[in-house]
Amino acid sequence: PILASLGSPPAVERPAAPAQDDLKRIAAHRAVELLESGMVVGLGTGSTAAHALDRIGELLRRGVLRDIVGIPTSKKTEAHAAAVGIPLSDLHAHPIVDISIDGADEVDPSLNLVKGRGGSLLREKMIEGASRRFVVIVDESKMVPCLGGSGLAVPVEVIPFCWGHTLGRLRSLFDGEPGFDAKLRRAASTGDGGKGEPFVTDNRNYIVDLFFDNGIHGDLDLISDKILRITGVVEHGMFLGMASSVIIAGKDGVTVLDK
Ligand code: ABF
Repeated sequence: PILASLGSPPAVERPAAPAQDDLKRIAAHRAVELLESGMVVGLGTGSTAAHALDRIGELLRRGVLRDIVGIPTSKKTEAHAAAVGIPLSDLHAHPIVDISIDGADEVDPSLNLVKGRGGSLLREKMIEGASRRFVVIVDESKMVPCLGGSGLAVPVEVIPFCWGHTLGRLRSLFDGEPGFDAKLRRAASTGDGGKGEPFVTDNRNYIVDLFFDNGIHGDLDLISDKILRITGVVEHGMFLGMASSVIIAGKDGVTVLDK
């Protein structure tokens, strides 16, 4: 029969949806387009920021960018940046940073962020807070209606001394919040269901992770102040009003939100 001889219609070639890591790279490369030779650049931490490091290194090698000075937000980033040939310095030598590029764990509609699930929140906040411009790079999965609402942690860096006491004070602060919990972060390598050695930050501190069933509601600045007033708390992972722009890569393209 004639129909059989025609065979099946040719498959329509649809481009595959970009994978999450491709989206991270797209956002990172877009941010690196903002760099100019001679800039002091805050270098973020995490898998999205890693794409920015690779791109900056590549542009330096090709001579497209020159005389960039990178200020790393973690020891891991310091090693990565050195490996790709980015000259490094610190906030002592460069107290004002032209631009910082970093990822985030959550971004709310007002461009407030949760950061620090990788444990680098203190150095990130110091360097990004010293930046004229702070550009956040994310894939679309990081956008949330409300901070803490993705069911993942809001991290708080605490000093190791009597950390259990500090954790107790954090618990009291959120007493009565439905589904609230606070836990000391353990090193992943211990793999014993949460009873192993504490996770230790680059600053030799610990992390207490705060969990909220339905996210953090209320006046975020006030909540931030209350957390920071607890002696033993060093810093928390809410970055309020700090982002200048957020570059969001999604399957339908890139969106840039400016403050
Ligand atoms: C850092 O990397 C952190 O503040 C944040 O926790 C994390 C985001 O990681 P990724 O880009 O791997 O999702 O910026």
